[in-house]
Amino acid sequence: MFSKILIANRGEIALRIIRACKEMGIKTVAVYSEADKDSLHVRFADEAVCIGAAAPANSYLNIPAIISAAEITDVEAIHPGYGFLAENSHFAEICESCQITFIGPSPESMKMLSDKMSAREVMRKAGLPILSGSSTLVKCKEDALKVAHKIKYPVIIKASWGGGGRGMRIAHNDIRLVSSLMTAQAEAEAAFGKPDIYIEKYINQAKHIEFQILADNYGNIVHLGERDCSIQRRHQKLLEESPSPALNSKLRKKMGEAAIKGAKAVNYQSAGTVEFLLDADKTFYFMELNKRIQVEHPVTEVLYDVDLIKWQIRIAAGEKLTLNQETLMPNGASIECRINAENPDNNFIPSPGRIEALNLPAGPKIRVDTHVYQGYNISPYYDSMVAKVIAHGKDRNEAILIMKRALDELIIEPVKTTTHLHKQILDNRLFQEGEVYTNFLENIYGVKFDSEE
Ligand code: MV4
Repeated sequence: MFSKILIANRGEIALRIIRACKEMGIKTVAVYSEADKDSLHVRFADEAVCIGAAAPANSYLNIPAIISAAEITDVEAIHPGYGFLAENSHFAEICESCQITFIGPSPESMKMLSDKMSAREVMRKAGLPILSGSSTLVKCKEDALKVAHKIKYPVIIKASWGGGGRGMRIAHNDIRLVSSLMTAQAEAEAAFGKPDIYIEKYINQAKHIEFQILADNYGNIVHLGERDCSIQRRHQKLLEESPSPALNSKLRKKMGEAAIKGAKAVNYQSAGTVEFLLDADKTFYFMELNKRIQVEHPVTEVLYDVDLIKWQIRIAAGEKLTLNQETLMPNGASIECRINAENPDNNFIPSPGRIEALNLPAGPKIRVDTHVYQGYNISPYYDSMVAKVIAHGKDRNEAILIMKRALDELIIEPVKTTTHLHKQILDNRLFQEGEVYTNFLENIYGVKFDSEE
């Protein structure tokens, strides 16, 4: 086992990783930007190194600064958390060449999954169901029209190097397709430096279902069920839950086996997430394999009583997976609400600033993952998530009741947050019946999907 790990991240996930390390007897090194000097991850780590100015490019994305911090403090491994460098195969390679273990999948598997078009082809060859669409990149309007006429409208244009829904466009006819093609390519080029796009059949009433997997270095892979992440706004998840109200144990087994097959096809190691789209007929399609620990991992942790971060560390240290599929059983139901410092009444604009009054929920069956405290200054430089509230009930109804009482206890002032929106969702009849699809927020609250503006 490692004796010292560097955490190349900030915020709640940096704290989460420090907690796992402390419980494993591993020393920790925090890195921080000038804007984060008063952050708890700096305080709670055994050592801390300032790696640059507030802007991510100068600090949390600054590979030479992070590697230097790792060498100076003599760590054996780096945990990248999520975002920033977590899915950067180049960074993983540099760690390896410096004899530092990157806590995540190998650079080789990361490369097979780096662009979505290639990932889609790998998974198709491995026998996973994928949506009909282009099998090569779409370069011009003739290519696009040919694919669209073959698979029929509506279709969706996706950026192959994309993330967060940028470069995505839905088209219902030739005219829209041709005009969207140009804007999607331009947006992809601007956001990701590559204009590559592909086209898929668009599924309107779909659920976003993702499977958590853990894979060791010896070919052992298990899944820890699904998370239903259908409630999103501009591809930012707001509320996640497990089990999905749309799955029964038979479908869970089938989708879980597909997730494992997908992971095997790229020799996956560490924790990962296989995303599927589930349509109204309960047909599922592979979408993406996320090669990181995800924000919503606690939903799975409380349901399965498994510490995913500790498993990432053990696997990276070469330990064998001792969990087995037959004994991994979900216990009840769990829900996570992401509390963002944003104003839902004003197009979700960020609401940074100093937290003057804070009361975090507590009590039975509640977990809160956060890095904020009274007096903490929410920086405009980073994402606006300030807390994750996770409720664990004996069933979905109980989890909803627990979450509602927890949100009633939450005070974060004077910043605006998504708390009230969460209360509305939890009170919504369709939500309570489990009838939520990816268009839920637009339908219910008139919250718009970016490509429709
Ligand atoms: C789709 C889709 C429907 N049909 N692809 C969103 C982010 C990225 N991971 C893929 N996403 C989707 N891909 C096809 N072919 C629906 C989504 C989607 C979504 C779309 C509009 C509004 C909210 C959404 C939430 C989750 C997934």
